[in-house]
Amino acid sequence: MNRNSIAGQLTTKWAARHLDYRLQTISTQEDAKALVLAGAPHGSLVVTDDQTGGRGRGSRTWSCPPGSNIAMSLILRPALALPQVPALTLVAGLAVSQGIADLLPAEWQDQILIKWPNDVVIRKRKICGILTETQLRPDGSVDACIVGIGINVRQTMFPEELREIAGSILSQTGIRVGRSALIASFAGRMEEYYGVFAAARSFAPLIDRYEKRLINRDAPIRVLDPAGEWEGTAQGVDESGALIVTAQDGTLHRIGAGEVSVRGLYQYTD
Ligand code: BT5
Repeated sequence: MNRNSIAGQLTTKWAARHLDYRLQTISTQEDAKALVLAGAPHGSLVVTDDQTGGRGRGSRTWSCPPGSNIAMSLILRPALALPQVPALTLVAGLAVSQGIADLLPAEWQDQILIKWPNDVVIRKRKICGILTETQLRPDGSVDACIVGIGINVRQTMFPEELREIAGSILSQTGIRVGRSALIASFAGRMEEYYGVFAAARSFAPLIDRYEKRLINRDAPIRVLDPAGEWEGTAQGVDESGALIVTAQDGTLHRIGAGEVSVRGLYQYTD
């Protein structure tokens, strides 16, 4: 993977057209933040092969050993209000999962799943995580969103603490996908789905597509609400990207992405 191998496979108008490839970096999120402040345009992408200090949500870390995975951050300058921003994580999750599916044979098409709101899962292992961060202008309007995406492409050995959770496209399917081709494939789908989302200013036109890949659908989940954990059944997502959950007493709840986490009751994705 290098700048030319990625750029040579792009089919997009704007996504990843400003491409910043780094052999090694601490975090592409931090690199993208600096680029935003320097005025980087909508669609700019920072990519690295070797991310030494990757971050997940909150204080969690993201591991990305060199030579086998993708760590990248996409800069979006959306004309969106703040409440519409969390749905961008779902748009990106859809673009990653479809971008992967586009490179795999027919029998894998419906096995690239999404664990709401931000994980892509194949055969019960997390192969991708997404972290969306927003930079506001002094007046509180959205200046840029930075969508950070880590994809395990060919990693086969994982550290002890990730062994039960993490997998890669190769470990879960046996198929070696080219990283540059995957970035180009993601960029194409992201441009398509972002276009649909931005035109509607709503996730509504993408709900059906998303729910086909939603691993939590009709499944029992535990909502990890800091105010108190509770159990329910996920029904699907709404036009803002919130997860719709029926609690055990039958009441319907909308869980906003970013507010709480959800877990399967028995295993990582069950
Ligand atoms: C995420 O957070 O899943 C978002 C990860 C975003 C990483 C990208 S890489 C490019 C950009 N630059 C950055 O610095 N970050 C972004 P969260 O839902 O909080 O999940 C984090 C948890 O996933 C960790 O606590 C581990 O349990 C697990 N994890 C860490 N590394 C993993 C890996 N490579 N594969 C699967 N799971 C992993």
